[in-house]
Amino acid sequence: MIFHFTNALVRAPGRSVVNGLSTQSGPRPSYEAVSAEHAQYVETLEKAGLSVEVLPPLEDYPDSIFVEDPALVFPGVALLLRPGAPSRQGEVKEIAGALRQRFGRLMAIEEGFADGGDMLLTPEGMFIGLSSRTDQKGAAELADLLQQIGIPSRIVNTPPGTLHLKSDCSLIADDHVLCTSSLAASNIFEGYRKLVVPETERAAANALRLNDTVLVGDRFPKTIQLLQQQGYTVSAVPTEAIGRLDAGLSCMSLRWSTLSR
Ligand code: CIR
Repeated sequence: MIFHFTNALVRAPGRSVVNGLSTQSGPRPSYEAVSAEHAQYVETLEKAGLSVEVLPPLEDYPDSIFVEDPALVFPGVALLLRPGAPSRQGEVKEIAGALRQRFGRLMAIEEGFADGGDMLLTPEGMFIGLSSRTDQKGAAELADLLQQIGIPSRIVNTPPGTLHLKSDCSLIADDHVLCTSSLAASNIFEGYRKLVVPETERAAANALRLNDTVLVGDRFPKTIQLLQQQGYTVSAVPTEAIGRLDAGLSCMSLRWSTLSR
């Protein structure tokens, strides 16, 4: 079951998180605000039934709280990526040690660039989004490695102006995608049911389904209502501070199940 998770790995923010990459025009978040959101995120994951391990902060890497980008994890195997932002490339060796201790098999891409935020896993396989962080070379090598572990993939274009593929979409049921109008208008999700977030809540498209709960930013009341009307159990999580660093809910954890090997 694709949404079944028993474990998560997160990294506590360092004080340097205030210097994380951002394309937002507003003020940067404070360390205290990011820390408080992170703590609530961990609590929400635990409430959703996951056992959460918190890695120590890395002051040298302001964006290292977003552990989803340097690696992908599956039951029994972790796959190291190559983040497209130069300031984030050193995060890979930092997370590699933690993953080596927890996964029997470690694979790695060696060419090009790929960020975990561009990877959307569905029961049919992995969508690999090309973006300013994930290039054709990285995507092709990743597709090869995924094939070796039995996961088919499809390389798609991320809408222009979007940081990562998953900034604009999330899988909320096996055949149901929460997404922005731009992704809904592309032909990427043919065959899937689509729930389009209101234009005023585009960042709500980065939600996170964990077991029976869908985590959504608490500043997106209309999206929360849409999801509830469709019968989903929603957990509203504060994301205002991390939103100032272009981040959402999927990027702050690596998640896996020890029961589905
Ligand atoms: C970055 O620009 O890399 C960070 N400030 C935000 C990363 C968000 N990651 C994600 O959506 N997977």
